[in-house]
Amino acid sequence: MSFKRFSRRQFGRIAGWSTLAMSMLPAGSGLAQSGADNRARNQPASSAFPSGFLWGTATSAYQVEGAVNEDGRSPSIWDRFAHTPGTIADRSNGDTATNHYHLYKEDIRLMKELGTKAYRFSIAWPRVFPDGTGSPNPKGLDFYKRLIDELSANGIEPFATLYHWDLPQALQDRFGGWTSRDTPKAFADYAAYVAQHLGDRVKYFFTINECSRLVHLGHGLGADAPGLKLPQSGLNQVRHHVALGHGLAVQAIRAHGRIGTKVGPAENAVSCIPAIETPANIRAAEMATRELNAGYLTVMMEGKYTDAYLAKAGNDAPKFTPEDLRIISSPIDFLGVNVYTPDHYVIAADNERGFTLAPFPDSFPHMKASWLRPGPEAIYWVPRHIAKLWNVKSIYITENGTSASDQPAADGTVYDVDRIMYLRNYLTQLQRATAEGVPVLGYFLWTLMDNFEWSDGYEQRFGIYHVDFETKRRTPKLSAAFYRETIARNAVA
Ligand code: PNW
Repeated sequence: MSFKRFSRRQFGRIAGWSTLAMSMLPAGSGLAQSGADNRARNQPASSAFPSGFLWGTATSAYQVEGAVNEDGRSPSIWDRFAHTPGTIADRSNGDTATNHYHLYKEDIRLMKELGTKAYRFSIAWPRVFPDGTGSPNPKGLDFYKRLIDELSANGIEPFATLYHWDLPQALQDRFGGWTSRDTPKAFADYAAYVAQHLGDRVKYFFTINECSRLVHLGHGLGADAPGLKLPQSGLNQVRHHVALGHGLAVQAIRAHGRIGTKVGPAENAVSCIPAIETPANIRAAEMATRELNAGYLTVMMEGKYTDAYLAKAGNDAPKFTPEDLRIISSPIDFLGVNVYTPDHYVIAADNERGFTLAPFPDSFPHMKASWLRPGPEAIYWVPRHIAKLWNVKSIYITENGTSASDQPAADGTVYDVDRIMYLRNYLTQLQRATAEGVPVLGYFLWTLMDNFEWSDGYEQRFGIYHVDFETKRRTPKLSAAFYRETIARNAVA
């Protein structure tokens, strides 16, 4: 692909802001975020996000790092899966990905250019414990120390996810990965070690990214690593072990982290939207949220599987002890939710469940990825339901974003106005939530730069920086300018 790299200044011109003016804003002064500044820009204060709202970007280890054989890293289930013929759309893998392992300093410059104050990344378990358990590999952890120190030097708060799907292959081979109770135990040991050795540098930890996807796509549909298609009973047991892993990791971080270390999950909550905003539909959407997240958020927050969940599972219900449920529901400091799309439009109904789910019509639009239906109100309702159902006081949007075609135009620019449209609408709904007092403290845009999009390989681009996967060159898309402007105003641009 011929793709002209343009300079920062050209980027500023294209994006309609002056890089000079931007660079004159004192970093971290909060000036650009004050109400006075919004008024100066003719923004009514009511359209602003709360002051101190944390703007960030997110990535995950296997999707960006590359360097899969370096410094003692062992293969993960994703290395094995991606190297298995027929698994990845473009027959690619994460062997080199975006080479973030070596280019992390450049990537932190990109974050700084956006004005972000937080970065959510994941730690690759097989770098830290190549065998999954046993002897740690200090060189593996050293990479994260370098990364975190560079973030801190640039005023960017690190938010570390402990597990974004890259289980050490050794654990899959030894005892069947998450099908065994040994994996949650190993996960807790790994979490304890990371909290001990990075706890001086990292204040915020996420346990597991999207339990729901790793369970369903990885162990039910076989579309993600480890590519299993378990029967319902096996799948329910995996779901329980993953939830148990979350709870054990929370306890391990509490026991081994510093005072003030904060921990929570990053879950892709099943999003339930009132089809029409009536009190009855809103109540029905809350009930649907509780039921349809029964195996994940609900058990984490309530310490029990709902009656309907267990009744539906019948003989296939997971085997668990009361102690398991206590562990799973260990108190957390915040709840992270990934919000991409409305999963269900909900209507109140006079039936046992109290709701019906509207089927999606064929005509419902989607973004570049066919699963990604734009429904901006999802990012309003998910945190609102969560805050209401479980009295959650601190919520982070741990991922939100979209893929787009992202073809560079003749002038070399990626005019991703569809991504901007998506982000603008979602952020408008998120601002509606914060304005109403829903306690959302920050937002991590998925994703900083195009990367390995799992079974879609490099065919789905989610970045606000374009990556040329041959040269690994990063170039801002128009959406990077949109995000930069939004952060500077602390209001949707
Ligand atoms: C997330 N859905 O996956 C993952 O956490 C990221 O690693 C991934 O790159 C990103 O979103 C984009 O796909 C999801 O169907 C996959 O709602 C599917 C859904 C949500 C998130």
